[in-house]
Amino acid sequence: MSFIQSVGRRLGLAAVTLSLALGLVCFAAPAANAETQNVEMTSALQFSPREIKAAPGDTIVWNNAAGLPHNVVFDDGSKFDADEMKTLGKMLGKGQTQITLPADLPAGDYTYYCAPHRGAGMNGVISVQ
Ligand SMILES: [Cu+2]
Repeated sequence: MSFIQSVGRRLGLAAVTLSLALGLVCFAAPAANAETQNVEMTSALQFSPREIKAAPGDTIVWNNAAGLPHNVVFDDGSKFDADEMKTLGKMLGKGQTQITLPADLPAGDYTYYCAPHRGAGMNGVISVQ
């Protein structure tokens, strides 16, 4: 193998390695930026914090530690995954329920409430930037 061929081969390998590395970084970037936001469903009939700021791709987790049944119903859930909306709407006695905000979710305030405790003021908002 001539010197030129050898150098060419090495450069080719370097280019392939660099492309693979860049590809991995680009592929991993959205997941690395996505955050998980936690909201407590309290026995005082509140979502805490009531308002959270989030970005498309974030996961919102509602945690019910108290054991008093709550659910999550969006005033307008049309931009969210229908199956996830159905799951959030089920009464949760204890444990967690969650959604992942769609990557193409428009910025805005997404308000929600707990159906049985709506009259008591149990509501919240996800402010998407
Ligand atoms: Cu409730």
